[in-house]
Amino acid sequence: MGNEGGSMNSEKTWFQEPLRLMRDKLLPKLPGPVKKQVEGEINRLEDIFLDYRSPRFAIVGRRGSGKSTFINGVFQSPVADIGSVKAQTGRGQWHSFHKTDDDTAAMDILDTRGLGEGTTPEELTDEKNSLSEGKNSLKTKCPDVFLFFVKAKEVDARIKEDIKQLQELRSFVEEVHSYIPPVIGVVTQVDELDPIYDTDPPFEKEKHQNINYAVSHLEEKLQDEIDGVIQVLPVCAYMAFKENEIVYDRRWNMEEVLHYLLNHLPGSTWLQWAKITQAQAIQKSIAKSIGKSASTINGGFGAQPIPIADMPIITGVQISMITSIAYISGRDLNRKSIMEFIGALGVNVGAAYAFRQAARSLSKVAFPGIGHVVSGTVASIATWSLCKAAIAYFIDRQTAEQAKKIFENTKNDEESPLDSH
Ligand SMILES: Nc1nc2c(ncn2[C@@H]2O[C@H](COP(=O)(O)OP(=O)(O)O)[C@@H](O)[C@H]2O)c(=O)[nH]1
Ligand SMILES: [Mg+2]
Repeated sequence: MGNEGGSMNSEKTWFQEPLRLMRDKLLPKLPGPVKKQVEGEINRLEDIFLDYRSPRFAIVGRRGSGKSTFINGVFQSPVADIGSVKAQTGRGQWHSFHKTDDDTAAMDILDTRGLGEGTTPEELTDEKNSLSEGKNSLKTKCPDVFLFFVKAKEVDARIKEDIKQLQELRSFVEEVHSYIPPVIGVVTQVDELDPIYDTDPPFEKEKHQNINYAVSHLEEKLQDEIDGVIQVLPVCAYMAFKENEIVYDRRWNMEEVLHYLLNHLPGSTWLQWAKITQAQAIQKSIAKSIGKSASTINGGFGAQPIPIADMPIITGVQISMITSIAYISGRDLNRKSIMEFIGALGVNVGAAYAFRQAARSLSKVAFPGIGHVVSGTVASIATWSLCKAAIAYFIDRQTAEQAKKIFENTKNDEESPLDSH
């Protein structure tokens, strides 16, 4: 990668400048209600790109309920130990799991030990201690979501103690952090339900009926003890690995669960969640959300003409948006390849790049010849078209030609900000 390629690793730099310029230079010029809306979107993007952190899940579930298997299924890699004695160490403490080759792609797990799983008196005392240990950990970090794991075959078992523990821990979080995390029930190991010969997804009708039964059964039990709307999702997370390679994949409904979780995670955790899961549905959701914010910001000027001097900021937001979509797609990219994409769309890369450079030091740049103006509506439509083209190209891996078609179909007849000069 050449010098002009630039580093893709510093997420902070992509949006930092254009957002700061938007806030400092353009926001004060906007009329009241629009100003509020644009400011809200700037805040959203700042959450995602400047305040990013790992998602945090507190899991309540018995030994063997499939927690470690689920974590491996999320990463599609054996990051957690399965079923062994070693796998039980570290419970009750926050633990950060990350991709083997990238410790910035991480999720934090608090595996609280199930109250109901103990049998011997020693284990019961031990579990009393572990509950307070779990609370100590919850004090240090607030979970985004509580996950309650139950084996499909055990939704009929006595799980009342476990649900009570869940409720107790959740109330504790509310007390210390003034935040009530959502509870999501996960019915695991659905492949083990009858009929047992039907082991491989997408499963036959009879299996689906039994899965639905298990889900509604757990829903009822949770609803009896937990306040608020409770969602229960079935999953099979089973994968087998040999020397870190996937040799068997029996996962079912996994991507749906991960996508569902995205909606319960704060924006500040989205980049990491996308990187970890590599799920297309998640990448697209986030990309669209970023595109909507960027379009609203760029369109915040409504009918007002945008002076040429402000256009580098608009272009800066667009380029940051494209860069972030490329990043989310998981492709190994540098600034040059972003410019290649923009070039493929048929817009003037030279101008775009110059604008980007200019945006860096806007206050110092004197623009020659004012006269070009663009309306906020056009800026907004152009930004949204670019978002859709970037999703097609980077996430759906369509050709540059297909991306160009998408770009042109949504593009207005008037000049887009990227076209000028
Ligand atoms: N058939 C099947 N087995 C599973 C599934 N998930 C976990 N297991 C098995 O259940 C056992 C316990 O799983 P583990 O993830 O270690 O549970 P944990 O104690 O909650 O972390 C292991 O032998 C796993 O291989 C699944 O979806 N299907
Ligand atoms: Mg485990």
